Amino acid sequence: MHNGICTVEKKISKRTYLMVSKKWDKIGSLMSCSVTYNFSKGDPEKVFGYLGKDLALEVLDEMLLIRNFEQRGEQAYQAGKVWGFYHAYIGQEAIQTAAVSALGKKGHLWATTYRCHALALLLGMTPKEGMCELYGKANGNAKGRGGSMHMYTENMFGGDGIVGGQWALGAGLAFSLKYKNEKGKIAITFGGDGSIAQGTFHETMNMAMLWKLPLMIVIENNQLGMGTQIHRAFCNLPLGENIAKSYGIKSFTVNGMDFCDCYAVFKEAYEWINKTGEPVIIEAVGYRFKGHSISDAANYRTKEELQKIMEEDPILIYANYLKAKNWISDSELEERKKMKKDEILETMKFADESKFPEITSLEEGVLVE
Ligand SMILES: Cc1ncc(C[n+]2csc(CCOP(=O)(O)OP(=O)(O)O)c2C)c(N)n1
Ligand SMILES: [Mg+2]
Repeated sequence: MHNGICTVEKKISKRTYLMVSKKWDKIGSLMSCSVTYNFSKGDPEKVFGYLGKDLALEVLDEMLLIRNFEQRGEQAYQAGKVWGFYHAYIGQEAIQTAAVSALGKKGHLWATTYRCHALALLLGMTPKEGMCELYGKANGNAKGRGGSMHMYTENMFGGDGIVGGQWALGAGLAFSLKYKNEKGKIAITFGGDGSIAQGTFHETMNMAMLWKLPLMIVIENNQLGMGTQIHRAFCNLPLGENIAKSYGIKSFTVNGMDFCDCYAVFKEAYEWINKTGEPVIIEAVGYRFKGHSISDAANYRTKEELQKIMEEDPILIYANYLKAKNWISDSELEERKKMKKDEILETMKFADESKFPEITSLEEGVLVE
């Protein structure tokens, strides 16, 4: 198993996350605890050997695109141009960017949560289609009818406003691949830590293993539900490892802030699914830098805590890898940042100038029996 690029059992990096919020300190020690994660480490040399320089720089551009899209989308929201909910993927960019570059944009089937802008962008939605969707414009990704939580591509089945909704959906997608004997293809479904206590998650794990479905289950553990720290919601941490054991499923835990580690794990997990036909659970541990949604001021963590968290910015970590390889200089990095910023500003202008759907289209796309 270790001829791949992930040296899982050999190089385990143990990391303890102290989860103590000052606010909760006052409430009592019951509210604080520590969790030790056994992170699988990737070998950056091997990862960059697979990618090569051009693709490695493309990955950087993708992460910068997501970051800028999310920041500007929030800005547009605050300016009253975007309605409904808005959940930013800022801080988690390395995870889905690594998944898509390790598994490829075509062929596999994907599903995720309401925090869905990044995956849609990675799988082919143009920034203009995405921004117009946020603005509710007719040329948006879902014709302006879905908004922030409902974005799709040919092989991405949402964007789902229902917490936990995408677990069973992912298993259904995997079942369809198995049923049609589409060898080599898998379904990948992302969900938040907050959905793991739900019945639907456990029913899905049971059926996925019982029926040997080609399913990659990715728990994006950003350590918070809406505002609840994971240790206040779950009795048996770490999540992925423990759950996987009870269903006999292979699992990996990975530092979700590090693209190289994530890339290696996604590659290795894919090989496992292909070889055994069984599902895999991956727990990617990271942070979200913003509140749960735009209306959440995130008062449950202090400025200092957030600052500390942001020192592990996945884009920073990734850019440092590239600098160490001499594949990018500081000034080239700044140039690329500016290019993505300009691209998204142009996208906002485009969305501003686009038309809202015609009132006469109101009944289109509605099922009437
Ligand atoms: C079935 C259901 N219950 C409750 C909600 C309200 N809700 C929206 S997000 C959320 C927390 C989810 O946290 P997590 O799964 O960790 O995802 P994250 O937002 O951290 O990415 C809740 C309770 C919902 N949308 N759907
Ligand atoms: Mg969460």
